Amino acid sequence: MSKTIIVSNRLPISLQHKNGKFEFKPSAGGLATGLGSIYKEGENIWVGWPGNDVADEEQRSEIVEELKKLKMAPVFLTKKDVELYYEGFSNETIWPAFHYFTQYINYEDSYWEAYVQVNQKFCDAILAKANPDDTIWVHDYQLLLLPMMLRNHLPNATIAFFQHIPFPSYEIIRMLPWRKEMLEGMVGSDLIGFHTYDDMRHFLSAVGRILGLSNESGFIQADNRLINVDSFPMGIDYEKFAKAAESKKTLNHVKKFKEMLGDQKLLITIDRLDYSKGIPQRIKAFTQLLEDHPEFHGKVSMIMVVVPSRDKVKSYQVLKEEIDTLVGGINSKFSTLNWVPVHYFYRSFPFNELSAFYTMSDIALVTPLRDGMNLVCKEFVASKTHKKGVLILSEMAGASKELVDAILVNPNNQEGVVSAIVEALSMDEEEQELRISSMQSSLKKYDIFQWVKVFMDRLTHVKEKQTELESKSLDPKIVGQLVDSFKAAKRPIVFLDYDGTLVGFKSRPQDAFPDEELKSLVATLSKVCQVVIISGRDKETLGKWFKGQHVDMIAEHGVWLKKKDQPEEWSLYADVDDSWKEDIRQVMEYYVLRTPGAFIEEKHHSLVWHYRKVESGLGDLRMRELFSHLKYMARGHNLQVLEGNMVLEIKRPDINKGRAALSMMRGEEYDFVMALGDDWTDEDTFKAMPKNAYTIRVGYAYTQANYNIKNPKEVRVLLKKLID
Ligand code: GDG
Repeated sequence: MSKTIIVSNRLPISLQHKNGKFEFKPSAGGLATGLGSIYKEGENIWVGWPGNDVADEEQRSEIVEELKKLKMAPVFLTKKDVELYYEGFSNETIWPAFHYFTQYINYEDSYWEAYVQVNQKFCDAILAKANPDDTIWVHDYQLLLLPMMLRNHLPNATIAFFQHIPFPSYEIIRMLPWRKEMLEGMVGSDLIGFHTYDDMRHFLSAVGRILGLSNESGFIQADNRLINVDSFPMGIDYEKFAKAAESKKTLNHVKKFKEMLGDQKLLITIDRLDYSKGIPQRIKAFTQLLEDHPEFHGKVSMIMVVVPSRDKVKSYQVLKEEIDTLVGGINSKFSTLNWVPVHYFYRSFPFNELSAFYTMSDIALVTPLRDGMNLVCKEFVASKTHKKGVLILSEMAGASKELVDAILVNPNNQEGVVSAIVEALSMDEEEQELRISSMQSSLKKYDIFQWVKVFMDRLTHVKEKQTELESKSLDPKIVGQLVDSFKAAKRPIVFLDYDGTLVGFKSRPQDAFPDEELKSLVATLSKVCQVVIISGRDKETLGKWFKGQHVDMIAEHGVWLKKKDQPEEWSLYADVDDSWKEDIRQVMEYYVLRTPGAFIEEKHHSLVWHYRKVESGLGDLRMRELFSHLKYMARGHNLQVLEGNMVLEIKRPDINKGRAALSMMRGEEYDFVMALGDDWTDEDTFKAMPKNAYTIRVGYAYTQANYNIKNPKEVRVLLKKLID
């Protein structure tokens, strides 16, 4: 039976050493609760760092034993590991970069080296527990390298990754010297999840530009694997917050706190100490509110909880000092004997006190400068069981994509935040109810349990898709059969597409000429079977490149045919009317002018718009525009627009590789037929082939062909086997 292993930097427990013994306190955080439905089942387990520095072997064994009971396994980190991998690379390099705080990025080689080593430590700890077909779900930015490390040892495992923080634009990722390794680590996964569509889009763009891996609707085609990238906005344990809000414990706290505070409108803000949370900006906005609106003096207070975090990192110490100064400033300026504007707590609170803060506050002011998701705003909404309350939410938080009924603000726009507070303070109860109810209904439906389920279901779906493709993979057994029947055949014929099949792609099409190895391979093959080069290339190029070879050729997707026994003589498949070209060329030229790097190739009976050299993104964009433009024009001229590999080609529909291949075989009896091709123009060939033919698509994609093969290199290996 395969099992599931959850992996995160920290185990969901806190470990305290008291009176010579360890005390284990499981965390009640939302993620731990949601994943409880997984790691607590059967043989499943959660692997991570217990959070303490334990060097003593005896103590380590004690921890291992105790954690086993909680279905957890520790990865022990040394003080140095924590300093360089966790505080260093994770929190001083990745965290600021991924939150767009480039001024705080620390480019330190020793941090990177430790990051690699600790990811390896995690990998080793997992390998000690994992079976080859287990499912492993890795969490967050501290472990970006882990998926590929695991994949190298467990090629058939199901590996998923979820990133809880934002994934920034390519412009930021490209700044990091280790960007390639980081992305390569992530693409060891089968499924990669982010909170929002924007994160996913940024990731796909970075993978395209840095690793050269393209994607189609979130599916990346790696060499031999399909990887899905998708967004899964994380939910909260909704019922827990809703129930707590009505519980006796919480209501007692509410009563007590209210008595102390008197009759005031309350704004709540809760964050970990972090520069990404926009805490100073928020205090400044509140200060401006009191400056501009004296009518609120004595009537509005802010409860500000800042949970201590990363206090060994310099930028966090500076931030703490800044917050202390700002709070000191506003309170000393506006306080009266019976009113304090900001109640500031630099500590965390027990759950029911937190719940009381949510329940009794009129407004939640959640204004991070950047946040992957932000759960505090969701918890506030879930706690409003009486439907009164207003959420002010930053557009920069992932949650803003879901909670559209909040008052959305740009946290850098101080005036805007002040107006939002004024709007919230004066919002009528009916409107509050409307907005809270609408947000509650979506949070209730898509809670943390649903999030886990949707993610795991998607992972199963990706694996099924992979299996579908793999079942077509040309495995050694099929290769054996293919070679045997080729060798036994008296009249074999082999159709070979050129670009992407016999050779890889080059940015300039003319550079993809046949190398010596290929020429000799084709020459030898043509001695033992009929070889047909079937390509979209023009007849001059094909003729030149295969001059003197004993092969048949089909050029321009079937416009031209040349038999091997009629050297130099190309014949037209059909009489073709080319009068359409002038109109279409003008349109294409317009798109060349607007797209640096694009160019037109003119073939005898088709026009091709190339965009391989165009900046990625722009190329796709223009191609889509041109595609619809050409489709519109094609109708009038009865033409067909084909999307190839970084090209758009327009030609007559009755000319295609399939028809040409059929006409090549007409009247002949073959006892072995094989066709190889890499893009959808080759699908016509596959479709036209007799039932018993070996049809093989290069690259992993859905295809009419019977089999898939990895790349041109593998194609050559296969062809060599035929002539061995
Ligand atoms: C990362 C991403 C993403 C806070 N104070 C107390 C307390 N909390 C709890 C809250 C909430 C959690 O801490 C904070 O979660 P956030 O999502 O707001 O922020 P990060 O810690 O930065 O989390 C973030 C998240 O991962 C999940 O993917 O949303 O964007 O940065 O649950 O309730 N809990 C208690 N006392 C406190 O004083 N008991």
